[in-house]
Amino acid sequence: MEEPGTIYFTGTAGAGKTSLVQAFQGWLDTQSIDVVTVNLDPGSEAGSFEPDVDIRDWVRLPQVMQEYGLGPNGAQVAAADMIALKIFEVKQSLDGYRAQYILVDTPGQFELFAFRESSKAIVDALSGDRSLIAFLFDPALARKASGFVSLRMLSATVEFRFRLPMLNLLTKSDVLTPGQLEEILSWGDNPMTLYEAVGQELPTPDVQLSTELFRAMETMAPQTALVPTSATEQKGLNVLYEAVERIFSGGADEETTEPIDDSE
Ligand SMILES: Nc1nc2c(ncn2[C@@H]2O[C@H](COP(=O)(O)OP(=O)(O)OP(=O)(O)O)[C@@H](O)[C@H]2O)c(=O)[nH]1
Ligand SMILES: [Mg+2]
Repeated sequence: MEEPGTIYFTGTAGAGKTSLVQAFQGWLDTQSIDVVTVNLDPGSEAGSFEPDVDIRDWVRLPQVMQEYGLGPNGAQVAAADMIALKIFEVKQSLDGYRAQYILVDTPGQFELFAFRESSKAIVDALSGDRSLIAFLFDPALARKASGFVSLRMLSATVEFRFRLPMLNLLTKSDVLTPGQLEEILSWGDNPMTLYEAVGQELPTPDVQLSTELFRAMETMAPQTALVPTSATEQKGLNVLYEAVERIFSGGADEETTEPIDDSE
């Protein structure tokens, strides 16, 4: 059997990682594609989502706080490294499943996944050749041109650190008007429209900084195109699947920003 495709869902706190993992799992189920979900967030609140493999079976945030007398942030940092020590147990547990896809939900504190060395060890231990990082753009930030630029830079930072194929997604597209959605997607497709929008948003733009950022965006443009999704309305999941498959089959530069297909 072909090696499973592993997708790490990351993005700023509340960007919609857990909801999208859940929605995509549901969609893959409807397509009869074997999928396994993994929770790597030791502080995740028990909710409606029950991952197949759960890091909280080994590391739990409240226990780390209690045992080491740490506050929530210190405990998150300590837990991030403890997870790396348990990752082979996680991997063993995963190996017990038959999966074509592995969906990995990462900690809400984005910087713990993005910036700690232990995350690289975790990704190396869990992933085979077919893996990618889905970086989620939250409309709360992406709606403004300056927020979009900031998210694009964060996404580039993740790519720089992990050296894995990236897929940039726009989540919660249902909260956007068609006009807003079109505008955000155009920023992904064409850095010039983004440059103009940044200029309009900032009354006294720092011309030098904007120009340099614009150049960086231009260089990154082939991978900036966003796939719009909505976990709530179950939209864009087929387009997400197609984009993922394209990357796993070696066509990372061909991501598209097709409009949401309502026919699901
Ligand atoms: N309207 C709408 N809301 C959404 C969607 N996806 C998630 N949300 C809401 O956004 C909030 C955060 O969603 P989560 O899925 O918990 O996001 P997360 O990135 O896992 O959050 P953390 O793990 O805490 O960082 C919740 O209130 C969700 O109900 C969506 O597609 N549409
Ligand atoms: Mg979450």
